[in-house]
Amino acid sequence: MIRTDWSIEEAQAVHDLPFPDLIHRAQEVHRRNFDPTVIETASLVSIKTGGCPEDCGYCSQSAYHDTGVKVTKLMDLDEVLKAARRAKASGAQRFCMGAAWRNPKDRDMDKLCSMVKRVREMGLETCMTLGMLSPGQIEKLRAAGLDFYNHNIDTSPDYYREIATTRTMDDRLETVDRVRRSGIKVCCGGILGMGEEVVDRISMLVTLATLPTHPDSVPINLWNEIGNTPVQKRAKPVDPFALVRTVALARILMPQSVVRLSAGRTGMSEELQALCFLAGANSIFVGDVLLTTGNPAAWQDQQMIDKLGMRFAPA
Ligand code: SAM
Ligand code: DTB
Ligand code: SF4
Repeated sequence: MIRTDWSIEEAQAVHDLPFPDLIHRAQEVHRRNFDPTVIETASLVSIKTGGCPEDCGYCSQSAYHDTGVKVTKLMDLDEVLKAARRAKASGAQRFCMGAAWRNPKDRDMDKLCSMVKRVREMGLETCMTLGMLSPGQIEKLRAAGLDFYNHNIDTSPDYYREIATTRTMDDRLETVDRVRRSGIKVCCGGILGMGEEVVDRISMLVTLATLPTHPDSVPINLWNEIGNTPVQKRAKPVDPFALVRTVALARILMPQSVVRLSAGRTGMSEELQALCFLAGANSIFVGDVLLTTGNPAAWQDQQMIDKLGMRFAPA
């Protein structure tokens, strides 16, 4: 049975289990629902970088912070397809297109829909992350064949107010709900390491696990340090075992969701990533860039997966 009624107290009790018991429980749930030797792969491309009107305190792309990121206009279809071909050749299953927008403009929708159609025709799953969507925009993307939409809640409802002021957690949840009801699969998770308390991480996961339906995939990002941002001043390093506990809790609360170990892997040892896989993470971003920050090289990830006797899901 899939529960959507977790309380913070219950989740906290699971989170605080002795480490071996927590991992055992996460493994039980993981093995009931997934092949524990298989890791999903997604590849990211920034189709519109920088100059974003939102003030998210962690982000290199907000126009509010002077982060040195070069602002671009929406990428042309051909360039997106070139990036998708590279992703396909490197074995990625899913191609995720991200834009630094509060929301797309209606005049961009035809171009975005062509991207979805053409990328899909290449045999890749499609994902977009474009900010808030109106019902009409969701319908267009759905009709174009969009498989997933990424829209993160990023942190706990309480801490969210400290992180962004130009939008609210309720705004985020409204788009997530509209996307879910349209039938597009939901990718929704958050970031650790923005100076939040452990209880904020638990509360973020409980917020996701008490949605009417769990997100199909849950990205867990470790904050990639961006200079000159408000979060840089409040960020605290995340203890590696605390990361593993968060991943295990995500796995236990959302048994059938794919948990993606997302941003922040460049600073993680292979041993830590392996612990995250044992705790139930079963997806990663592949390719040496995320949106504006780095990611391990494909050969490094392949070497790690080989050493663990695991495999990437076939593209
Ligand atoms: N503008 C859209 C939005 O906010 O939904 C899409 C792009 S936005 C960059 C996608 C997600 O990337 C954010 O919700 C956040 O979770 C993650 N992100 C942004 N900057 C990050 C950073 N420095 N470290 C880790 N994750 C980050
Ligand atoms: C998600 O949860 N992580 C990805 C994807 N969804 C869009 C983005 C990570 C961005 C890391 C910071 C950067 O590269 O700018
Ligand atoms: Fe803009 Fe998204 Fe970055 Fe927020 S997270 S500043 S909405 S690109």
